[in-house]
Amino acid sequence: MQHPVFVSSDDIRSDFSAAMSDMYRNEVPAYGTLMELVAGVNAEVLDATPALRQRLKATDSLERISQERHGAIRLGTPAELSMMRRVFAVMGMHPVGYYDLSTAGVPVHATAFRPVGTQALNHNPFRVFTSLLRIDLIGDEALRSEVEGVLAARRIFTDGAVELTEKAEQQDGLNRHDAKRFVTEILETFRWHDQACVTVDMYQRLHRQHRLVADVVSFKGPHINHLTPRTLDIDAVQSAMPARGIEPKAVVEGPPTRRCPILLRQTSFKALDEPVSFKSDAGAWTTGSHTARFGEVEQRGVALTPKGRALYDRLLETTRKFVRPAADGSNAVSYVEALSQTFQSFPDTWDGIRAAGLGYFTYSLTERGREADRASNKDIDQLVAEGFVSFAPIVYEDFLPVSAAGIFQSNLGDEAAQDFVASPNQRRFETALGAGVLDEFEHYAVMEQASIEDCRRSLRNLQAAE
Ligand code: OOG
Ligand code: NI
Repeated sequence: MQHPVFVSSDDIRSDFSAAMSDMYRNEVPAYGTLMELVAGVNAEVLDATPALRQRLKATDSLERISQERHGAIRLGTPAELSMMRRVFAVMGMHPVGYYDLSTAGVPVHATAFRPVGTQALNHNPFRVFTSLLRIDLIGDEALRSEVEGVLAARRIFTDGAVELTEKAEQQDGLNRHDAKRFVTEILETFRWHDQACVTVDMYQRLHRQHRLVADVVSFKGPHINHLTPRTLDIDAVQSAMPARGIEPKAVVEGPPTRRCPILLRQTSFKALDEPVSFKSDAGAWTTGSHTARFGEVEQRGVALTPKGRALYDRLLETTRKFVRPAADGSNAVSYVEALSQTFQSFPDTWDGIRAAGLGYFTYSLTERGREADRASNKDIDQLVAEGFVSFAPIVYEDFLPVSAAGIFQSNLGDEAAQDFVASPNQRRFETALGAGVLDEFEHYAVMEQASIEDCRRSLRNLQAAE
């Protein structure tokens, strides 16, 4: 058991997520505007659909939505990534999934640090999409070794951050005072620095190699790149953005608009031009600008089984064979049409998705189930069919590689796309991380199974009590 005076990792995560949100709101005011817009849309959706409110309440997931967000950072070295893993572990966030972005012309691979388990997720589902620069994909050998030199010299964590992370590991927790300090110290790693740590000349060379390389290598730390609130209606947010002075990308990434949302839909606005200064070799500062940070919104739907995911991937690929969304938005309308046309073959009722084995659900006893006298040895489908048990979709907590690529590309600028040879290398990523990444499907299956076992246990207890 954890020491009684220690703060739970769930609370540290909540505090950190809130602190990060405050900091980003100051740094990027458009993020604050987006938060207000999302809060308004979510309130309207909940008022207009009492059944949704009811379901979110019943699964204990109503509260989390207004606090819910993900962030994204880009790291430079294996040492930074493995230390980041230890830092996130103090907040109950663990690496789930492997994303290879080389296929999309972005020289990184990534994982998502996030809480696992229903209780931790409902407490606060804060997640961070964390990319590691693929230095091996920088073709210019001389530049590559310069990059290695610059990255090796920087320290992205404060001494206090390192010390408190070690303390948390040794004691298996932090007391209130230390937890507070921990949040403050870790926040420093994610802060924006408007002074580059390279010269203009080097910045430009990095930039020519790839805009993302310049973003990772030129600064003292991995400034938070975006923070993404969760909406219950992304189409409403997308169409309301321009009136708030925020121009969204042309198409929403992910599945089309549906009655029963699946996986993840995301939209973003273009990165801001921010002033930075560069130090010359002679020591004088010159001003310039850097474009990397942006805003994003997302809507989350049901987590899909491997079978459901395979169907999703196939339908998306089919659509993109017909119409590939152009970066300038010129064919957005035909893309959206083709997408919804193709996805007609993906069932769009919760019953249909469940019956076809496409999604993950949690189960709970109905009123009838709570009064049942001979139900315990029926299988779960029978229990559902006879009205003893009801089911609710499990939220997808992860990311989608094709969508992530679209998000990267829209904020890096269209000219940034480059042809790298696709070279996923999960083993190398895990070596850098210093741990394996968890398998997302396994994790959802465990949540589903646990809820089925809970139902059975309650039914047996009810019957034994008779
Ligand atoms: C990460 C892009 C991916 C998402 O939500 O899929 C992403 C980045 O720009 O660093 O954030
Ligand atoms: Ni994102």
